[in-house]
Amino acid sequence: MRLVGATAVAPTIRPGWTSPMKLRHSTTSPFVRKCMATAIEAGVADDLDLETANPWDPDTDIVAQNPIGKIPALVLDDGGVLFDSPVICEYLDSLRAPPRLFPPAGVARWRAMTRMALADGLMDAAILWRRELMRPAGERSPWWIDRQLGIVTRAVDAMEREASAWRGVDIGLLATAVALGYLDFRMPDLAWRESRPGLAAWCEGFSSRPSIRDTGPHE
Ligand SMILES: N[C@@H](CCC(=O)N[C@@H](CS)C(=O)NCC(=O)O)C(=O)O
Repeated sequence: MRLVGATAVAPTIRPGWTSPMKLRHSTTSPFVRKCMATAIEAGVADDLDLETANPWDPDTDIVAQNPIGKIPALVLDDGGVLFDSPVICEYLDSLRAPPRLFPPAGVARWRAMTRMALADGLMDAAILWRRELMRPAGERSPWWIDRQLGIVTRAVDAMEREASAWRGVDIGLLATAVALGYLDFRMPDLAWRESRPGLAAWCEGFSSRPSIRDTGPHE
């Protein structure tokens, strides 16, 4: 991956697809991180240009590429745009030879997709929790804050119930590691590891994968 404007690097062209692609990103977005981790797992990270976007800026240009106004968005070299992160991840994963992060069919696929949905839902709630706390004190809704906290808590509890059976890697597990990393980054006081030893042990081991180790969030 390289920042647009940095010294040009010859893209790696693989049969059947074109390169480079441009990922609209930020260094703090867990959904962007999930895409970057997928690109690393798929071996296509060097073919991604990273172009910063701030979706919270009222003048953001991301709406021209994603009418929903969110990052990530993946701009292909023909100008086509892919969003949201599950679509981008499946596309990036499709560029590699099997075995893929997205199992092709059957129980393995639906388990992985549901795990990703749980992790994505956790990230959605953690982001909404944080954005609500960023509002002026008199405008915050305690009900809304508690609701998002409840979602986050139930999600990590559900992960803890399954974690001892987790092996290997798929898109659901990759998304789970990204989601837990976002809690460490934005909700450290939650101390999610304290009562979830199985999930903590899994996360510790899984986080040594280069795709997770090398994509940590930062301001
Ligand atoms: N479902 C989307 C969620 C993406 C998302 O929430 N991105 C955040 C940044 S981490 C965003 O752009 N938020 C702007 C907004 O909600 O207006 C995906 O999977 O890509």
